[in-house]
Amino acid sequence: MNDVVDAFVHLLHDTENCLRNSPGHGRAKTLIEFLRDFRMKRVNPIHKRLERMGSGRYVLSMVGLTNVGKSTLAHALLEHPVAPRRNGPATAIPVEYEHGDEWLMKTYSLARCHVDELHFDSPQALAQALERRVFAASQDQAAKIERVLVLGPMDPIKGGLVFADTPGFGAAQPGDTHKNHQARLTKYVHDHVTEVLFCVSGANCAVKTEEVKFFAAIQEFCSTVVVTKWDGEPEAREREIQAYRSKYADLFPRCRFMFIEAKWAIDGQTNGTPGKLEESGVNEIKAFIREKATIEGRRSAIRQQLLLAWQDLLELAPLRESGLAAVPWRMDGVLRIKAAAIRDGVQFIGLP
Ligand SMILES: Nc1nc2c(ncn2[C@@H]2O[C@H](COP(=O)(O)OP(=O)(O)OP(=O)(O)O)[C@@H](O)[C@H]2O)c(=O)[nH]1
Ligand SMILES: [Mg+2]
Repeated sequence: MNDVVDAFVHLLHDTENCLRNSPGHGRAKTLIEFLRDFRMKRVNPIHKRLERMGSGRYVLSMVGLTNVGKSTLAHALLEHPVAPRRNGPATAIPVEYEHGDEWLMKTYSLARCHVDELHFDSPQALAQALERRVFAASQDQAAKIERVLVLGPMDPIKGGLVFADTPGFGAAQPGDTHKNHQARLTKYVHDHVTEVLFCVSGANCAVKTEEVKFFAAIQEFCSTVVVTKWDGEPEAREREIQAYRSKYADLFPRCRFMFIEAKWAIDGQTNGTPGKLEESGVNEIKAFIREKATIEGRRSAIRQQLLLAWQDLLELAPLRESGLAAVPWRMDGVLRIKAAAIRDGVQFIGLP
């Protein structure tokens, strides 16, 4: 996959240079700027994510409006009550979960470039400390912490995957402004996350405008929409899922949908009622997470992000009007990307 991304970056970069050095390049100014912007904002970040993946860190993160049930879902998925959750605006700091032999909490402080490490005898003891950190922290304190990493013997995330729970967007935390809070969340996603599970509440079967807007801001990371609080009658489940999909698929292009009732999953796990567990939909997300523990599962997510970038390149102005063929691409670059795409099984539609 590295070769395709490299070839993509070079194709854009070399074509920009060619255009810049050609006579009358003033006319192509908009196109040069567009190609440069696209390279920096869309393709370079994929490169960065691939590099992080090479070092073994793959962060799958839940992102969603406040109160949709992200932390409850984390509890259901990790099978340990380590994820703090509460009514009303809750999680104030991104919390990452990673498999480890011992229960350990690491706090990454922004201001002091410092990592604070605490060991615990049990997940319960860790949960209490984590709760104090993510709920009781004042806005000032929370702003100084970049993220908290929780390590422990959580089998569902074995295989090097980091599963992250983030502060909900929409409602600002007390004392904070909307903008600050959302900017921090977007920064966390860009700096640390490889793939996003975009969470929306199925409780009222409605998607809010602010959810659609936030999705658009991080769409390049989103592979999946997780519809939470999906507690309808089991007999009507398939029909309701179909109806929901056909109503909202257009708002979340190219995303897979998963439907979950985390409370049933937690009940099923705690009380040993397999029926509830089965009906909760949690097993589908667990299988998805297991897939991300494999190299191929991770590569397929990056492949999807690459195709999405390619499709956007074709659809965005100023290419939309003139078409791909009107761009004076460097032909050596085109041949290189074609060869790399064939090797890695990426189908770039419309390559000249
Ligand atoms: N019925 C039902 N209620 C849920 C479910 N998930 C969460 N809730 C409830 O929704 C409320 C919010 O849950 P959280 O898990 O804290 O939501 P969150 O998205 O983490 O919220 P923030 O941290 O503020 O972003 C709590 O009262 C939960 O009990 C679910 O699957 N079913
Ligand atoms: Mg939360």
